[in-house]
Amino acid sequence: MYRIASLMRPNAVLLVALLIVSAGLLVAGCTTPGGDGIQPTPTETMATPTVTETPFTTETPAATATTGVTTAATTAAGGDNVTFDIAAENMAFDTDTIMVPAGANVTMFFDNQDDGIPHNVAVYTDSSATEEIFVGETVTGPETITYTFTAPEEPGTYYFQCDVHPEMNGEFIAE
Ligand SMILES: [Cu+2]
Repeated sequence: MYRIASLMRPNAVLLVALLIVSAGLLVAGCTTPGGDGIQPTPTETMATPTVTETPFTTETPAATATTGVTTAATTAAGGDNVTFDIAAENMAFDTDTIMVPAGANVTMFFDNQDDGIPHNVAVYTDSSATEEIFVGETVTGPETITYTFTAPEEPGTYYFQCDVHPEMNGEFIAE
């Protein structure tokens, strides 16, 4: 009997030790997360979907009326973008009046049809051509070029010409 008991004893001690350890682990496991107050804050940052609204303004410039007298400025949906065509042929512009909304973003398609002759379109405050509003690059025909500039904010009658041939000129009206 003694021998058996002596054999049982270490097992019993071990079992008790295991129970204590496991109990301690259980206690620790229960108390640690909530007990000390440090709760793992759920870092679920709600990604707010930024809806980038890009209003698709379809700018449909109507066909520019090439009447030969007045270049019709076509106003787009925004109201401040205009495009128009102007041509130089036989040492003359095909229009003597350009009308645009005041302060408009102007896109001017210039078609120099004179073979071997340089022309440009330049806009000045008046016919003295001293105070420039926009001076387009000179191109030698046949050549086309696109000018972009901003019309004067102040409505009024201004002036445009070909700098190479100032006799080619007309009124630039911002209204
Ligand atoms: Cu010219």
